[in-house]
Amino acid sequence: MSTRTLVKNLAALPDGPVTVAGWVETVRDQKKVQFVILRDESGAVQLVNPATRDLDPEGVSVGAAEALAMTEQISALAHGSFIRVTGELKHDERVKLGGIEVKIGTLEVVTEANPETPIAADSSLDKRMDWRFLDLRHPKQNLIFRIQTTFEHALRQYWIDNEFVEIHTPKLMASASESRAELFEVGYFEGTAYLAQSPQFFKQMAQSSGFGRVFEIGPAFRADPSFTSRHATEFTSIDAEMSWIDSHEDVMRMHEELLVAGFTAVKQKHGAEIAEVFGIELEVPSLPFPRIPLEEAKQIVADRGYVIPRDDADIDPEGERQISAYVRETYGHDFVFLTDWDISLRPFYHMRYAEHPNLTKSYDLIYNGVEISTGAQREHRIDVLVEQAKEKGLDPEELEFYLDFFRYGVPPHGGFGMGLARVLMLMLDEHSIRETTYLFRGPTRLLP
Ligand code: AMO
Repeated sequence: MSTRTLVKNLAALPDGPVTVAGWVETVRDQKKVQFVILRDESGAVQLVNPATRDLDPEGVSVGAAEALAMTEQISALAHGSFIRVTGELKHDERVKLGGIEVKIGTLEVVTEANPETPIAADSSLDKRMDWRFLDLRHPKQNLIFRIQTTFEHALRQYWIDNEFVEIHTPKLMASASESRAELFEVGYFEGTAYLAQSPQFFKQMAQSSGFGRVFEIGPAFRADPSFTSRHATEFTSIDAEMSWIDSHEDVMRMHEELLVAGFTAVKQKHGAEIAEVFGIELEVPSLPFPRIPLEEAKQIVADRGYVIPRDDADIDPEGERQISAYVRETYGHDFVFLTDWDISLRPFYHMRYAEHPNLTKSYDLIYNGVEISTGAQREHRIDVLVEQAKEKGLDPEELEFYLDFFRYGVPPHGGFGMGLARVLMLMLDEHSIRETTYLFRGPTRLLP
């Protein structure tokens, strides 16, 4: 690989020869001097060239002819072109961009960009998504995905430190994994397959397989026709499942510790950049996160004067914002577990309280007013599980492969699923998961 110095590493070098490579962000072509801002994945640096103009190429020295050619090459540089430059690094306090510049020695245009950039800083989100590969060149977008990397790495580290096994479950399935609603069907040879809505069944399978504790970070698909800021048809789901729990309380304890590990790593590595680029002082949440039973939360919301319009025992997005505001005011916390959901709102595999058969041992985790996760203790007793499936109108025959996991022994267990893009959106106070998803997929977006 040809040697190049990342822009972020230039400042630490002494004055002298360097090679940098990246794309042209701007060209300032002045009469006597030319400036090029070159950006790479790590930052931007000013390149400088003293302009040589108006010479008669026939009557000048070789050196002057080369200088003239260089000046013309820089004048013709298109924004976005990828270039490689070798030159002299010079520290100079007067240079606004980092106090350094590189005097161009040689400049190679590696690939030339179309000169008309199709998007600008004020382009609509949808237009930016059309040109996502160019949109991602913006340092803010670049930072989001470096944060994502740090966050995921910290979650993995937490799980590895706590004896979890990483699994990769299939995304092609013979049945629905959450519900018949929002299910993508795909042609599968002579038959039909379904895209996994969640790794739910297979992370539970690992409990029967004796894995103890598992996690997965992978794609999930929902044929959800809505156009909200927090729904995608394909998203990255962060899932965990563990054996030998006493209740969903054990799952919540792991979940909150996991998030603290993720936020701590992000703050440590990117806290200063996040403050600079997003204007946010990232807070590492304190332990434990507040827990409020759903019924109580709905009463709190009602007492604040917001009437949840629907009559189906659920909490709606405005209710979630209201309960988050209450938790922030009362406990100074950005997270809240809403626990003990009514069975009508939960899937058949959630365990119910023996003493309150209408309530599940489950939770939603709300972060800054938006649901980021659902978790629960699972029903592991086969007879109860079959009853609950039937009660939900499911055909146990279709679920035979799943029910078998419970017929050959399984410990009590539970876990959660959490949307990666939602966590990042709320962490960085962005307005849509389109901003925190590498390539968003929605009802009207399959490109690029
Ligand atoms: P649930 O359906 O609540 O639970 O999904 C878990 C989390 O996944 C994210 N999510 C989505 N993100 C973007 N677009 C969507 N369309 C979308 N749908 C869901 C959310 C949500 O909180 N199997 C259970 C989890 C479990 O109990 O382990 C499940 O899938 O952040």
